[in-house]
Amino acid sequence: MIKRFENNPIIQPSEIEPLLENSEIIGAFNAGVAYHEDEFILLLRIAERPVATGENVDTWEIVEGELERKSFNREDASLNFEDPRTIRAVDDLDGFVALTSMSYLRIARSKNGKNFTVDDDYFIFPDGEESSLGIEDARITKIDEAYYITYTQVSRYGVSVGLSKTFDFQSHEYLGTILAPENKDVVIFPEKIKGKYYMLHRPSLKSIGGLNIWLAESDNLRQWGNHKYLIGTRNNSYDQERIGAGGPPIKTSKGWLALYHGAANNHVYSTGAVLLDLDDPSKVIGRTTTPIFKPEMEYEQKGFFGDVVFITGAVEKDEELYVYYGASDTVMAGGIIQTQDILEQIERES
Ligand code: MAN
Repeated sequence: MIKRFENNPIIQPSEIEPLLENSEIIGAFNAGVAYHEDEFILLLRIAERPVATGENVDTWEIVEGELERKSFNREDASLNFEDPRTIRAVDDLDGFVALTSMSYLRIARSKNGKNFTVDDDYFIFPDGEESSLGIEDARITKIDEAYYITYTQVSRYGVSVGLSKTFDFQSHEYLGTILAPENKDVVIFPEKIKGKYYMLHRPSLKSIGGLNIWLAESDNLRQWGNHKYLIGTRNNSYDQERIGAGGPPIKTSKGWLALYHGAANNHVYSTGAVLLDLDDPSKVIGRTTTPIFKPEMEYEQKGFFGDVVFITGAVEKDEELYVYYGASDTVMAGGIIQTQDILEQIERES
């Protein structure tokens, strides 16, 4: 269904200069998407880490506003290095220890949506206590003249959701933490529905329940309430383990179309779609039972964390969607999908 760009992957870590001293970029992926003044904007998640010394796994944490280098010994039996993204304590499987890289947000710009130039500096760098281990996976929603950016904030206190606002992609204003740990994958709807703002979010449960998508509403975009379970993971499916919203829902004549990532029990991340009622987004009209696309190309199957297509946004142009996704937690890719094709698939499979 997706027609991938011929020049995929459109952004790769090797094309970008590291920002920090003595460091390397290992990922430029999962970018928030916007269209501003005739320009496609990708707000990249850049994952950087110190160049390793010897056998150790080196990373950073922000301590009292300063980057502090941390070094973990691979031979240390009390630590678990199995997941390349994290370093965990063996005895306390739920206890979070560290990430193997620090992520921040940096802009790439393009006129045609396919050839991008990455800014020299960062756009948002983690600086608060809630983001001492980095910020990740932005989503962007335009409401009137403002662009609202939601993103994952990681710290030793958990994974929370931050909100920033920009008018021009030159400077931004931080509006605070809008959801406490543990939560991620927040997308805000592009307009009010019956006088309320809406968001999709994904609480990351540890005791009871799955990693499902919820709906919440707000009067002011900062305080959110009236939370409702919306859609969940499904057994024996491409979305069995976890799901999370991609870009902001797209308004169509049939309803709000939301694309989401779904991970199967073998950790393959594909893309699904759900259709919500235009006047009451808590009503699910339909949902795909097969992915609208899945990792098939080499850059989608091989990388820092392989077999991942992680959709984060789209730009709508004449009934076509320019969709963007991170591939294998390493690069950015994109392609074109016809909105009509997704709607037909939802209808067929619901
Ligand atoms: C997961 C992965 C990582 C990410 C952490 C914290 O382990 O998605 O890439 O850094 O969560 O959000």
